Amino acid sequence: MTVVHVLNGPNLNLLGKREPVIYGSATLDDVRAMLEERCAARGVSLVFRQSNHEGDLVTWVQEAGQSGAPIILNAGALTHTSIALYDAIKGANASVIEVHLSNVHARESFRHHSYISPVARGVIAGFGPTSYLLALEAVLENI
Ligand code: CA2
Repeated sequence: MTVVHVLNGPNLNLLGKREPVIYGSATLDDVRAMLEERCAARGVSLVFRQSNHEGDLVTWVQEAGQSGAPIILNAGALTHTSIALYDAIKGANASVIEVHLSNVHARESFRHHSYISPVARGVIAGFGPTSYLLALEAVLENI
């Protein structure tokens, strides 16, 4: 069975609990449930994870990448700082779709640069939880 990995970085555990004006009112569990439903309909298995620690994300990218599984990655603020994630994606030849809830290009300039984008297959930003669903549709189309 095809496995899709959805990996979430720092502070995304707060989704729906703080800053609803920027990130909306859906929680990360809501996002998981939405993706779970779509994966079940397509007979695909979902691995959905969140960590506040860069090393966890590096390990998960390595594992998924080495198994050839597609990854939907919202690295949170690590998007803008993490050469380690860039190296992990590149090193594992991982197929990554970068997602963001907010339109990072319409926000502070420090959010305009991504270490993930150059090693991602594509980027989806600005559609709230639908960003994840759009990424999943792109993955499903390529399976
Ligand atoms: O828009 C996105 O999905 C981001 O990846 C979210 C990150 C931010 O650093 C990126 O620039 C864009 C922040 C995730 C923090 O999420 C929170 C959610 C609710 C309350 C506080 C933080």
